[in-house]
Amino acid sequence: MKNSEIADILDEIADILEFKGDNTFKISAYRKASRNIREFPEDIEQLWRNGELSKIPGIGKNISDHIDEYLKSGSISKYKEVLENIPKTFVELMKIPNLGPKTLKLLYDRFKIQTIEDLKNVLEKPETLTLPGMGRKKIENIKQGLDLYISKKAEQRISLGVAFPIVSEIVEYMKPVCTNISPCGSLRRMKETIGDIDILCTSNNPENIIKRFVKYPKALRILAEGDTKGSIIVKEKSLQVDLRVVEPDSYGAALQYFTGSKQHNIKLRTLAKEKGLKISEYGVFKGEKKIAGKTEEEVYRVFNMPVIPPELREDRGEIEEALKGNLPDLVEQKDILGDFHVHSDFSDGSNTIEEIVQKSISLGYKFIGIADHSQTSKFAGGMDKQKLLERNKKIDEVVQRYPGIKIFKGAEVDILGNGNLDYPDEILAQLDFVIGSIHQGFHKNVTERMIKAMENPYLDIIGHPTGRLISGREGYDIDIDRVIEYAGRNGVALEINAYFDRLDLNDINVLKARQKGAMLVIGTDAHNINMFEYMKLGVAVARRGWLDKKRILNCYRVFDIPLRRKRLNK
Ligand code: DGT
Ligand code: CA
Ligand code: CA
Ligand code: ZN
Repeated sequence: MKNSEIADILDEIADILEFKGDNTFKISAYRKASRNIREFPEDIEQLWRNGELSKIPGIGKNISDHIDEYLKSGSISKYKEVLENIPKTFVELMKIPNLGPKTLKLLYDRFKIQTIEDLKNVLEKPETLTLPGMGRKKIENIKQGLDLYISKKAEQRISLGVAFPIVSEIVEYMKPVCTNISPCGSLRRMKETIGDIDILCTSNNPENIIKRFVKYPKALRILAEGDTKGSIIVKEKSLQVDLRVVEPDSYGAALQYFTGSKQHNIKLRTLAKEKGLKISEYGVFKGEKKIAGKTEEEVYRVFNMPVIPPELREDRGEIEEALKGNLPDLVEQKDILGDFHVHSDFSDGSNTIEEIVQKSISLGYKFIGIADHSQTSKFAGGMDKQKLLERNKKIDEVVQRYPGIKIFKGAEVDILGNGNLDYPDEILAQLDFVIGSIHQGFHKNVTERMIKAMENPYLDIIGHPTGRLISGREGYDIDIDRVIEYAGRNGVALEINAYFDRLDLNDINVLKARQKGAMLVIGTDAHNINMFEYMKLGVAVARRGWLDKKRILNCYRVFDIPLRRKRLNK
């Protein structure tokens, strides 16, 4: 899929136009189009082939011509044109905070700087101080921006699963001095990765709040300490945390505003304008009069909408659906009746089947699916046939002691280089369910292998379908759209792997799967029983993918679970 490829180029064009001082209207058109393309849940190439580019909002004639050119020729002449006389590395320099286009041009004209290294050196030169408008303070500022950029780049965005406990701890620390407190921003929207953390609170004693906040024991640095706003960097992951204190009377409006997303808020603001109202972080106003703001309910009610679940607030149609009273009935943690992806000590898990069953019961689960690795995954203690049969016997034995829960005998079976599954059919037939996963050959015919694997009727689920790791790995060379389409047509469930570094499928792909009629299944991929709690991350991804419980295998009672083999047997 070329959506992000094209989005990146449009973004760069916008950056360069900005540097050149071009028309701001034009610049913002490029940025808008870039974002919409990046986030659009359908393959841009497909849309283009069908002449449906206009389905993506914000794509006018001009940009649609660029896309056309790119998909035909692999490049955009406008991009080459704006890049003329500009070193390629400038695109990066332009992203450095506190370094405006004018200053950059000044430094470039004088020193011909091209790289971040050059910029660093130039900032140390006494000569730089003599340039027009370049005081000591200004240079200090740019240096700070440069540090920030370098450290940001190094750490990138972190997984929701990593941010979550860090935020919970801060919220616990602040709670004693706050009346209300809530995370907002991307964390409240449960986005799969988090840039920085935003927290909002109210208090009877506002002056104490920021004072306490900047004394947080794990604060590494204080970036800002005002009356109503503080900002720190915490030791863990050098994450930035912003805290704001607001009047109780504005709490709902502020929560709404700082939860975002920005695009969602922009759309809401447009609606407000149409009604002759003004909406801000302080409230909704009719002229001077505040008509809502204390709670989010109040704010959304002004627009005749229920509170839109934060996970949906991405301007992906949620406002339109809310206005029609059509928001999906999103799955909740309490709907989850079991897990389908748990490894026991028969492969590389660290707990016994009995311990896994006890943990599942303590969570109120009605079933648990044990999915140990298959023989080829030797690095992961994959079971040969003998071991698999032994494990099945063990499950039969444990079942006797725990009649209240169903234990499904499963396996996470490797999809081999030729697309075959890693056990013969007569073994697969003895299992209650089979997850097929790619664990090697990430760049070798992955799409074809997956489709071949799905042709085997014993395959119920595709595990971590794209193979990406949030902390780094790009994922397989795969046409995920084809896989989703095939799964949807053939009753194969696609996994939302809930392990914090995977979250695979992600929200965008879940949206596609939903569109294509595929079933989904959330698997924690737990290798020890503490990892069961990742289920909440999987639920978050499902919610961001607009899923209700009917689309998720985990939400059915034991005898009703629409596993593929069950349906094929009917
Ligand atoms: P992140 O931090 O990159 O993971 O993403 P967010 O969504 O947390 O973004 P952040 O931290 O820059 O801002 C937090 C929220 O504040 C954002 O979701 C919406 C709101 N916000 C920030 N800037 C603007 C703005 O320019 N206009 C509007 N309407 N809202 C904004
Ligand atoms: Ca944020
Ligand atoms: Ca922020
Ligand atoms: Zn796996």
